[in-house]
Amino acid sequence: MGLVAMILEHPEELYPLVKLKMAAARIEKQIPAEEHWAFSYTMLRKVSRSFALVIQQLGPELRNAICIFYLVLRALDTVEDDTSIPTEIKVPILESFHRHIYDRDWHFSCGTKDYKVLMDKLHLVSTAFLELETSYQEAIEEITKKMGAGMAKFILKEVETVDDYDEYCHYVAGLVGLGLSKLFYASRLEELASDSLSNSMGLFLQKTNIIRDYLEDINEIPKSRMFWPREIWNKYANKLEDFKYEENSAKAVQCLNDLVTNALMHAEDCLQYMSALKDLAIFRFCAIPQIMAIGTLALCYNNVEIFRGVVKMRRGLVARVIYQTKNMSDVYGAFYEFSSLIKSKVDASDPNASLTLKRVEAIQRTCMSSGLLNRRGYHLYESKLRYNSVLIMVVLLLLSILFATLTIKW
Ligand code: IN0
Repeated sequence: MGLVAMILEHPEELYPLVKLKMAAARIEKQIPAEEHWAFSYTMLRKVSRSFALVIQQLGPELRNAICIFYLVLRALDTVEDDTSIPTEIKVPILESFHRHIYDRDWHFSCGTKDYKVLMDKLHLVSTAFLELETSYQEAIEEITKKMGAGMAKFILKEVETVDDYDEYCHYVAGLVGLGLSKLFYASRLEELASDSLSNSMGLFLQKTNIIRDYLEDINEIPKSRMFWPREIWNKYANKLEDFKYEENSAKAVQCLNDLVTNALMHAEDCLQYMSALKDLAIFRFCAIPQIMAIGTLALCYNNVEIFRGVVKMRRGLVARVIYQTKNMSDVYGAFYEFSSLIKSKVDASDPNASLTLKRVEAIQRTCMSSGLLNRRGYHLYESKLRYNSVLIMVVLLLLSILFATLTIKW
């Protein structure tokens, strides 16, 4: 959708979008003076988009710890992802990565683009890591050690069963949840959350990524990467790549809906985890990615486009989530609305229709019984554009003001 059409259809997204652009421009200017911190924050901005903005609102101590945790995990991920490294070299690196982060002289070149830069200058991340308080260092080391060992295990093994799927997602994302809970606790701003709820926070995000990234992972060069569990896709196809072809669309969508239904099982744990948070900045840091995840699941559900190209939430909607998530009422409101969207798309002939309905209705009940439901009106149901001349003039006027503000050098 073009910018003008998007604004006509969703005028309520214009203000948050402009605010997001300005915030992104502001953080570009807020790079710290010391080289290792400047590098770490610049890298963070390059490898994650909205996440860098969400980290920025945390207090400085926790912000530094999470920034380094994020980069260490991205570096570990770069080693795992690089299909050109032979297994016998990769496995020992993954298993010993937690020790290398203490060593400013350790170096291993791999990855491409920004990730190559991160790997080539990892000594700067180590320097920053060594400046963190011991309690933060220990939490980061412990999680990196467990994640590296888990990744090494899955280099040698495919995701076959649903249990494997949960185990793999635990290593690469559930452990991030456990680590973050430890960092929040070390900051003395939060109580220590249970491992089980922390794990669910990561699983909900990672399963959403795995579902959304089907095409990107299957087309990976030189070799496709497969995270969809065979136990699920084998009910619908003989080969995972069959879903790419138009003649298999019906089965592909049924498989997709099966996976979305599986991911939804973690939503209630996530709501429970978030409802226990006390610090506003930590709450927003956790809630924004979770709302994006349920939004992405709602967009993916019953959507054949997953097998054709990139499916993403509207930028304006992302901006609204970032600026309009302030408390649990907003989270319940978003979970309720995105669950309603899924519900509206359930086709009675889908093999998992009743299980999907059972899960979305359970989420909706949790939101309602909280007594805090705040229905925002995310305008999720696409309507036909109504070109109203007054509206067009207002939008054009706003766009010219916006354009002038962004281009004039004050
Ligand atoms: C994350 C998570 C994350 C944030 C907040 C609380 C969490 C609790 C448990 C587990 C993970 C939590 O969030 C990021 C979000 C992100 O990076 N988004 C991308 C967008 C995208 O499409 O990739 C962005 O550019 O903004 C996340 O996805 N992961 C992550 C990694 C490290 C940390 Cl410290 C926190 C990755 C993953 C695999 C889902 C855990």
